[in-house]
Amino acid sequence: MKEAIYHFPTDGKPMDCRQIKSGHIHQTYLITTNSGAKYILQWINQYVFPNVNAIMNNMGAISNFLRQEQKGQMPMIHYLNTNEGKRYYDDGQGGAWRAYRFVDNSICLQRAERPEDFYECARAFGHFQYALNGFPARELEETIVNFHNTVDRYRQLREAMERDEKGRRAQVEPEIRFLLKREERGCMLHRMMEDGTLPTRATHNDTKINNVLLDQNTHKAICVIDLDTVMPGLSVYDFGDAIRFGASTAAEDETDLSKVSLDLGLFRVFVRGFCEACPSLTPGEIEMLPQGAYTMTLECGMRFLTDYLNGDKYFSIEWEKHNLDRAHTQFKLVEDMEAKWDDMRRIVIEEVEKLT
Ligand code: GN1
Ligand code: MG
Repeated sequence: MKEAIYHFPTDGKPMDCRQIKSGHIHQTYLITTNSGAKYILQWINQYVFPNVNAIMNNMGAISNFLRQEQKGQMPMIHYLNTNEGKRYYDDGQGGAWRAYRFVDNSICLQRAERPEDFYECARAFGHFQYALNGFPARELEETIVNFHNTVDRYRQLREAMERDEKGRRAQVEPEIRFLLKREERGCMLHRMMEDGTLPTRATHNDTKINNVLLDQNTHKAICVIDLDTVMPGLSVYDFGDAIRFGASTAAEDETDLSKVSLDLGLFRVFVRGFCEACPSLTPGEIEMLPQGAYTMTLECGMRFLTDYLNGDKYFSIEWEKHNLDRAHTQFKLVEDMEAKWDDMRRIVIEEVEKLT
């Protein structure tokens, strides 16, 4: 049993603890008590999130706003205060822990079992974006500075190349060339955010399908989770990151690249759900949805490659080349998006026309 759970007010005595292997950053445990109550206990990765107060404050501000604006219509996770009245438990050895009551009958999927599952996620993330329309985005603390700033991601890549800490650079020259060739296009959206062509909004920034809880019986969306990276950002990044992960025909770390491509059927379903649920998108944002998918995929591949060069400090890995394998799937997807570009644009136009 993780000792940290005893610092939270649980209903019953904690009896069972099992690790949930889903995210790449925090460590997550499902705790069951002798009264049958279930809790999620999370160890917060402070290498990635050095400012734990900032993530907990952002979360509090967003939850309060949504509770008022949505009049309780939008379920949210509630973190428990510790027995000492703090938002998280500091174990005195560099570890920060938080806990919340497990949402009964909920599941999260690593991939859509049916297109309807992906549609539900699209609606959940679209609605989240729409509900935060009036939220003062700039009041949020940047929990990870320059998180989706691709200009800075290229800078970090170059830094990693120069340091070449693990002597891995020579084996990834083709991957580096792949990225450098696409730098201008990869930085385009960031420039549009800077010059105000696209509005800065409060966005989720980590819109993988497994960050939506679904009802285990009906597969209807219950709520969006993992709000650690809610920060000022672009709506098309939220759209794009969801496509990158959920509309791929294979897992993020698939080693057989012939299995990796963009599923245009799933792409269409997500466009539909996201745009239906988020009527606040401007024509400029809608036009840039495909580019959002492209940028997020390129950026994520770059982040995996950079971490591989740095010696895998950021993303947890299960095998030596795990991050490199992940980078390869992202690059394969980028190429596939280039090939399917006209279709992606056409699908967005067709789906948005149906709405009006
Ligand atoms: C991380 O923790 P998780 O698995 O939800 C990462 C995302 C990446 C994703 C890639 C804070 O998300 O940005 O897109 O892995 N989160 C952070 O799977 O860096
Ligand atoms: Mg997550």
